[in-house]
Amino acid sequence: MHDISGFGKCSLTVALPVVSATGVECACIPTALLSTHTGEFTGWTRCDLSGQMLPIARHWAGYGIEFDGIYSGYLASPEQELLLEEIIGLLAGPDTLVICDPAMADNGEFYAGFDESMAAAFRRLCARADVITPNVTEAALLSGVEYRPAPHSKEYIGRLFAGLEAHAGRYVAITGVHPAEGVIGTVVRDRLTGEERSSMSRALPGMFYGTGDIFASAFAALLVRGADIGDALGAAAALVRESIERSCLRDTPRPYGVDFEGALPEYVKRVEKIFS
Ligand code: PXL
Repeated sequence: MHDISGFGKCSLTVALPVVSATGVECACIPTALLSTHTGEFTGWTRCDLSGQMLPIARHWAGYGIEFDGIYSGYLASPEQELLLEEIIGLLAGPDTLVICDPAMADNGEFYAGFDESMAAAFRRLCARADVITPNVTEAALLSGVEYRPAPHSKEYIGRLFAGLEAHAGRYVAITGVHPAEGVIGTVVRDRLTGEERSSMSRALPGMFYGTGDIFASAFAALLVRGADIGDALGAAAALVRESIERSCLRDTPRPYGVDFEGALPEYVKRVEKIFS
């Protein structure tokens, strides 16, 4: 469950191909239809698809279709969170992995049109999830810890994890962590064992749209396929890193999204290795 931004390579236009490339069948319930994503573009069109979501889920439920995972991202409104909970109730069995990417903010700011009510909605949804994948801004908004730009000390990330205790299931992956100048990555904490793992790469300057969605889509699909958390983190992070590196080489306009298509063949090889 995510929006379709027709142009700009984020949400469903990356989730569908990335989940498929992971070898996982992807059905989708769109939350909204936009002409583009809302970062840097202006004058975008937007249609809230709340009225379609439950009828789609009820149609599927009528067929008794079973889902190994339910992954959600961008919502059209805070009110949609109740719909998502109802849909999860309809479609999730006892073994369905629920992954919530609380896609609402970045760089210390809410996305266009969102405010604290969206953070409150995602706090409820994340509490229902097994895995959550906030970036640093979203982790701060969910936890009530102040947002800090880079560098992010170990102590600050520890406070974010602690603040998320009440709003998360077993795994919390915080993306966009900048421990030092020129370094960026993701830190995952297993709340059951207290174990933490991180994947860090060279940070390239600027904003890369859709990379949070690419990471969450790959991570979610890999976990649904049964990858262990370290393998899922490594492969999802490598896909994001290579997509960004290729975009920099090609120098495509930043709001147009990253070159994940060119990075997918290597990703598929990594996925095959994990499951071989
Ligand atoms: O990539 C997150 C995202 C998803 N969907 C829409 C967005 C954004 C980020 O700006 O605007 C519509």
